[in-house]
Amino acid sequence: MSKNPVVAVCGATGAVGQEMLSVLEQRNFPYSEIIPMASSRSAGKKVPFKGGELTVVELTEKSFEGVDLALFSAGGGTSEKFAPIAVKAGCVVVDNSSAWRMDDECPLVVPEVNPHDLDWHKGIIANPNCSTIQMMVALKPIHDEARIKRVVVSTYQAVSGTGQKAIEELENQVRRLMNGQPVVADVYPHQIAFNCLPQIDVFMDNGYTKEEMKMVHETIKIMGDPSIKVTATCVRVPVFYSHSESVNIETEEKLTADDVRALLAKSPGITVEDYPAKNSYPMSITAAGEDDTYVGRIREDDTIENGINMWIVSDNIRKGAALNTVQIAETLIERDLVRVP
Ligand code: NAP
Ligand code: 3JN
Repeated sequence: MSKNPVVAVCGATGAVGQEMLSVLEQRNFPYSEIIPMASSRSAGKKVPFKGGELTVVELTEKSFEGVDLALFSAGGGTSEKFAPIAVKAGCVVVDNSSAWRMDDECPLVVPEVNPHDLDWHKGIIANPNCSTIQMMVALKPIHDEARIKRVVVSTYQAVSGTGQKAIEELENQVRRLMNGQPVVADVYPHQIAFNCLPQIDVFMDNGYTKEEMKMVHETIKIMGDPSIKVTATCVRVPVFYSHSESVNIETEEKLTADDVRALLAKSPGITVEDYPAKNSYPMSITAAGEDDTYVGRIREDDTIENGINMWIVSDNIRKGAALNTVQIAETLIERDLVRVP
């Protein structure tokens, strides 16, 4: 397109939407207008942008006239309803929810991994789940080099993944417990302060949670390789920002820990921090507010023939959601794909 796009940020008052505005600002994203949208509850509220303020408008069926690009983070139900309406109005949608991720008509994209999948979009592009995104950034270079056969992942996920109300719940529970007061759990089924919950999202008939099965199915779609076997355990931990993952992989070809370190150090979007002698490894606070995915604790698993263990940490709200969405939008612009075919 010849002019800069008119961009709608749908869910602009939420944890992801607010970060989306920051990322657009920080990356000097080209736009002719930014329109923050949310529900009627927030219409008229102000959101900060570039030293000033933008006024939030209500997201309705008429919102997409004249909008070129819509970045959605307003929940799956909102995306299911409004993304097709936006596309009908000629607007390209990048959606953060799970609503369209497994739809065969919608690419599921991590720009460092499968940018080529944007070429076949039909109007809606899906942003993967945060836990999947950071794992894909770290595993793709290894898969290209040595073919990954199997992945066993355990996650340690921050409360910001559940949104603004969960951030407040952890804050409130910590404050109350430190003052000897009883806590109330509204967002999570149990107390999250000083506690780990081995449940993210709802349980499915197979005993796994929905979050765990998202990691399985999304990995296969993004890698474009149905032969990769993935099994996941997802755990909520009392951390505000950044998801951490303990990942064990089995590869077809042998890679040493040094091979993996060298490979990841030259791969896009990755910082390797792996100096055990200096007690130096990625932590939640290392990645919080940063763009890169951090990898450390890389070591060979000698219980299997070609095994590697590693620790992967990334800011779930940035690379796991807002940044990845904006990177998709940037790649669409670069490839002249901001149009509904
Ligand atoms: P949040 O903090 O609760 O914010 C929700 C946002 O959605 C608010 O701006 C809210 O507006 C808006 N909204 C809710 N219902 C709406 C409606 N009917 N019409 C228009 N706007 C509506 O949640 P969040 O953490 O930002 O997450 C938002 C969504 O992003 C999640 O539901 C999920 O689908 C997706 N997400 C994806 C990832 C990922 O893994 N990639 C991670 C986190 C979140 P009001 O202020 O008006 O209520
Ligand atoms: O819990 C997390 O750390 C990530 C949560 C993501 C999320 C939260 C609510 C709804 C999603 C998602 O992106 O998979 C959804 C959704 O299903 O859209």
